[in-house]
Amino acid sequence: MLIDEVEITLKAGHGGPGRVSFNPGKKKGPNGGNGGKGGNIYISVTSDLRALNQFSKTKIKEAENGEMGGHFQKTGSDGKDLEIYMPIGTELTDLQTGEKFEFNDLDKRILICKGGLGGKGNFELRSPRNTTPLTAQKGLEGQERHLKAELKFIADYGLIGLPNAGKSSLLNELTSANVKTADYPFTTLEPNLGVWEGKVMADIPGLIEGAAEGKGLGIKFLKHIEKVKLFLHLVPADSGDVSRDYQTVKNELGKYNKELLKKEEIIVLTKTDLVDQKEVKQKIKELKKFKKVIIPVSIHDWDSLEKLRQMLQADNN
Ligand SMILES: Nc1nc2c(ncn2[C@@H]2O[C@H](COP(=O)(O)OP(=O)(O)OP(=O)(O)O)[C@@H](O)[C@H]2O)c(=O)[nH]1
Ligand SMILES: [Mg+2]
Repeated sequence: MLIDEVEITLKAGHGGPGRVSFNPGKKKGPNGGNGGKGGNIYISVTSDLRALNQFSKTKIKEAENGEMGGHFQKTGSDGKDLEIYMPIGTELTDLQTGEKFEFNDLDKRILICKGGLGGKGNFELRSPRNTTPLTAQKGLEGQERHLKAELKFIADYGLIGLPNAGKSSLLNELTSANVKTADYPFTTLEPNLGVWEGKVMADIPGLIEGAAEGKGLGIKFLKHIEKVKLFLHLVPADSGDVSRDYQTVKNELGKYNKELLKKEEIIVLTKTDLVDQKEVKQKIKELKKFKKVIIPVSIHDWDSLEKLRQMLQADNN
């Protein structure tokens, strides 16, 4: 199960307490060291959409506390920072302040909770008035936040099409993803993301007739694809009726939200190695009536994949 909404608590480390201690022997002066700093919590972005599943059981994450100061003015060790990965498209809301943080960029990293400062030891607390302090500071609390994380799902490219159209296979070819593919419908049950040249490509589970009314798996993810910038609409070349395949998916998108029909889209005629050249040409001709750019592709034909890459790159610029 893909978790796309969860409430969590993040707590940075507490500063370590300062120490009260004294030199042995005749000198006897204070020598207690300062406490170490509490660990910070950072949030970084990942293309792994399932990253929020780390909170399926534990909703609280804490960074390490700073250690107590040592004898002979030795500062305690700092608590280790905690790095938390959130999927691209996550929106975090601080439930107390209302502050919002968006993670729409793979390079983003923020300090979300700051660790507490360590307390001063009795050495550091010396003053002309009190040359031998008998106490030390406790160290400060780490910052704590109660947050709601929501996955908004953003992608530059969205692969759409009927089940078995070759979406996951294309994702694997074009990006760093390594997603299961198989020769039966509904192999992909949840969306997958891959990254290519810093752009995010989404593999969306197959849409079938009736998806907008909840048939198959589509509906659950249709809400996600509103944020995709460009659709790659996959139609397999070995289909008995490419127009119908194409139209079925378009109908479902339109029924769900008419705005989806306005999105930029190219048609990718997949699995071209399964039919002869004549048939490829004839199917391209047939699909022309939809007035979209059409690209024939086979995962077994490197040149065709390269052409698709070049087209996407040209589209970026
Ligand atoms: N010959 C050939 N087979 C392909 C090509 N692309 C995909 N396939 C095969 O077609 C089958 C379906 O591919 P998938 O990538 O799993 O299709 P999908 O659209 O992700 O399917 P769902 O996840 O079920 O919606 C797999 O057996 C792939 O190996 C291609 O270009 N040529
Ligand atoms: Mg798939």
